[in-house]
Amino acid sequence: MSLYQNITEDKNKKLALLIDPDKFSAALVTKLAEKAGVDYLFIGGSIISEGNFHDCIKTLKKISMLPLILFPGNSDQVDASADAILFLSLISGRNADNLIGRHVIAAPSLKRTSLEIIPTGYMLIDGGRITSALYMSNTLPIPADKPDIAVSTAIAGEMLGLKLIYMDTGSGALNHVPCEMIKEVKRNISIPLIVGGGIRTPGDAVNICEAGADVIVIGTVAEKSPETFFQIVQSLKLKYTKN
Ligand code: 1GP
Repeated sequence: MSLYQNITEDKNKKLALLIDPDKFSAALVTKLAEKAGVDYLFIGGSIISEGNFHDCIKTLKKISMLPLILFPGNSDQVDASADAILFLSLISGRNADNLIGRHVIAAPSLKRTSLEIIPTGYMLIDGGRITSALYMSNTLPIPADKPDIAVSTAIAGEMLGLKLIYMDTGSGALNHVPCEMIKEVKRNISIPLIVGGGIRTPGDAVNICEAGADVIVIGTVAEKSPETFFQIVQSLKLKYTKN
């Protein structure tokens, strides 16, 4: 079964741990992610200054059985030993490089890998501060109080043939994507919805899933408070795991 089929066909809510190569901790992955019941590892970053992306992937493949999905901040972040790549088009922005330019650069080498390519409409939503994702993308986010813009953008993404919508306020955002906006977007698309950025508590995670997220992505809390991260995973498993 492909990872995309796993996301679409298995109706349980899923949780992805986002690994920033700059803050990578093997202990966190082995002790926490594997045991707690995380579904996927995402790896990538808007900017990588100290960590080594490829070494990090090598280590992850050694220590973890979890599916490893590239969430690239730029066209350098491709590694054939991962399992899949979110082929992100930043559809909330009007920066041609992030809409199609970097894809053209990466496409020939991606074609030579056996990575599962998952075309993804990536939407940055205002989360109360300028995150690295926002700054590096050189785009404006969708205002948090404009669900109609988010809905129209997501519908257009689906009409263009994208297979996933990923709404993100960016790593370390002050606020997560508003639940009302998630509800409206979910009501208007039939492809799976990923939500990330600023999710800090079990309550946030459950509310976001109830609003319609199929997969939630968490990075900062796992680095700063592994215990809280563990509680978030447990609360989702308790509420959503069906036999
Ligand atoms: C960012 O969705 C991710 O792309 C994770 O965000 O680090 O705020 O959890 P946080």
